[in-house]
Amino acid sequence: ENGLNAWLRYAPLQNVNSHHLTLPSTIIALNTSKASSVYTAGLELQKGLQGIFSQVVKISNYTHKTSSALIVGTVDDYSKIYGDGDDAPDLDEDGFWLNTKGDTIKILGQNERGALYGAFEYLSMLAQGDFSGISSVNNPNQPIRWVNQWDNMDGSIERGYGGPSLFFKNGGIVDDLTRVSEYGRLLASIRVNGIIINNVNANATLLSPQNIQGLGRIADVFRPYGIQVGISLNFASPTAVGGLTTFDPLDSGVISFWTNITDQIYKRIPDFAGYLVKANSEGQPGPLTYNRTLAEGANMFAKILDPYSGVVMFRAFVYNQLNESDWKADRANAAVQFFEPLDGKFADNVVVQIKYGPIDFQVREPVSPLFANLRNTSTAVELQVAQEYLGQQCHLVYLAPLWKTILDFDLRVDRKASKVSDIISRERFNRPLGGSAAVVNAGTNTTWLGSHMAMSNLYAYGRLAWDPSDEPEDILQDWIRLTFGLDPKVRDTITKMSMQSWPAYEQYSGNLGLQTLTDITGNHFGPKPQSQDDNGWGQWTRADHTTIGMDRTVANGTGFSGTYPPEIANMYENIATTPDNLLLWFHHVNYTHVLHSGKTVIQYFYDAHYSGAEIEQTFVKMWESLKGKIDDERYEHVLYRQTFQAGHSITWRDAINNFYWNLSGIPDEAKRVGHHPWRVEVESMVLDGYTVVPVTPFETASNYT
Ligand code: BDP
Repeated sequence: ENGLNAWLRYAPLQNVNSHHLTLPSTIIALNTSKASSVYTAGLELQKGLQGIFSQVVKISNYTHKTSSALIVGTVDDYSKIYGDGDDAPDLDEDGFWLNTKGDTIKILGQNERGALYGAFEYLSMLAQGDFSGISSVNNPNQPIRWVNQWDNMDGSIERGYGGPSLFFKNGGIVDDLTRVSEYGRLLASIRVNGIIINNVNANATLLSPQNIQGLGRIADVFRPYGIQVGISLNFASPTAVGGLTTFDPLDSGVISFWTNITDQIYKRIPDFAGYLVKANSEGQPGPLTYNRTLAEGANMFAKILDPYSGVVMFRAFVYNQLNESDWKADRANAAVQFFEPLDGKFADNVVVQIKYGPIDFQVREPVSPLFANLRNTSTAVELQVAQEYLGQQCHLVYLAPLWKTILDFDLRVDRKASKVSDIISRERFNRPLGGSAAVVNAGTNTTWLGSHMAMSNLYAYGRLAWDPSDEPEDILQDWIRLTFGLDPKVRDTITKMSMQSWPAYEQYSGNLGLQTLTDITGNHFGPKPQSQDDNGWGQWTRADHTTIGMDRTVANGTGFSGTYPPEIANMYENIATTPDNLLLWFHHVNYTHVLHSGKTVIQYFYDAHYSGAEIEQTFVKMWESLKGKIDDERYEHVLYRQTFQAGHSITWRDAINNFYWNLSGIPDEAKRVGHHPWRVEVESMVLDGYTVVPVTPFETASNYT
């Protein structure tokens, strides 16, 4: 149990009454060519039935229907072969129909990918001991359900916490793609249909003929899983590797450079997904260098990809509002400032990919207002499974509840219901494309993400992209049963830990909308509250001796609240209607300001940091109560991480509380801050192999060092 099979373990069912279940006698796969997802579905069904019931069921290409056969394929093939497909319901692209009611079990997809999804669904039910007879129609909420990997050509992964790259090594593509195939299997099981395999901070050397062949090998491995491969592009590739003197998107030489590259890629990979572009952001090159708009840059690729039905995912993560002394400057305004004027100017196969919040994957952010400002442009939400600012998989933070606050948020465009999930699904603005992308950064560690518990986030991502109306707790419990078995005590304990984990992390890191307070000039991991007002990234808290928070109002601040539709803008503009958990995101107040909850800001800070850290201590005990109910290998691995998190949450608590106590001079009413009777100081320990160095901020250190 090293984590490799994640939620696809197909563990033997114990103590489950399966006598009323008739297992299929044969698996009839309606397409048995190796690259076909229907054949993959057949193999997966065989593997699953063998694991769960210790029964070997043959895959047959003999299509004669025998009683209790399981038939998997597309609706079209089924109708052609059996002529009785009329009862099959209407399905959307990638959708499937799972019918376990009749004499034969039917798993029919609108396309081959859908058939594979249906097979995984059936196995997921069986693995959870659910043998009910169902006839269920499943259609995706959105067409684009992709993951992004920030893998570099040297094999490292930017913000990756699960080991080196699955794809790259020493500037090329790895020889052995076994793990890539296993990743494809995991992703297909959660109905992900596309992957960008390299870092958004892209290296142009990926475009060499040899690497394009390597990309082809990767695409061949993902194809049987219904996953299309795409890549991130470096906008300056024409000068970096093409020998040109310009990368101006309107230059004919540049256009033929990209046309030629694209032709080569499609020659090797006819079902190539398309390009992801980070342009004019954080030092990356882009069209603005040549006074071309971001839309002109995106449309150049769109036009070249169009004949191949490829898409351009163009990132909205562009900002330059970085003058810290200017109290009107606000990076949160950037996306709307850059992209709203371009609405309607993007080609139909361009999708603007928008991070969920206006800043950057923080513990709590309001929804990006850009979703409400682009009515004539296709959009996708960008989420982050990699917990870059949220404990980097060393902390348990179940993210589905956070994502849900975004997906369910009603932006009230034109005073009409405008949930983010309905915008990205294409429905609200009637767009041709839309969907989700999640930065996953899985690596070669057998746990994929570096932590068994973090895998609930990858699982939940796929589930929510397929159906945003799913409940985070239900998704979680499916994941627990599939990952750790059917013991109700295991289910209840992990559910409790996971559902408390995001609020707890928020409490002991940055609360009231102040963002994570992590070390944002360094590794984005531990506490470093003063880095929030001393950085070139525009992530500021505006904290001083008496006041704290960014004033983002129209009346006195940066005007950010005014970039929402009126009903939402009014809510955030007014301090009385701004929810406490986003107060300091929108308003600059005294530490003594009284919250809706009746506490002052500073006392809330102190209390929340204590209660968040206290919750973490209970996680260790909860996990320990599962000893013997989970295999030792995973039990010990998780225990180690939870023990670390319990300790680190105290470091967080004391660093943040001491920092704001020193800054404000306001004591903690409960007299805890500054008094730590049980804390063990480093200087009182006997340590080997350590060097004593001064630490900034000293609040995070023991006695300044
Ligand atoms: C930031 C990450 C950085 C990414 C950037 C992005 O720290 O590594 O390159 O986002 O999304 O959060 O482009």
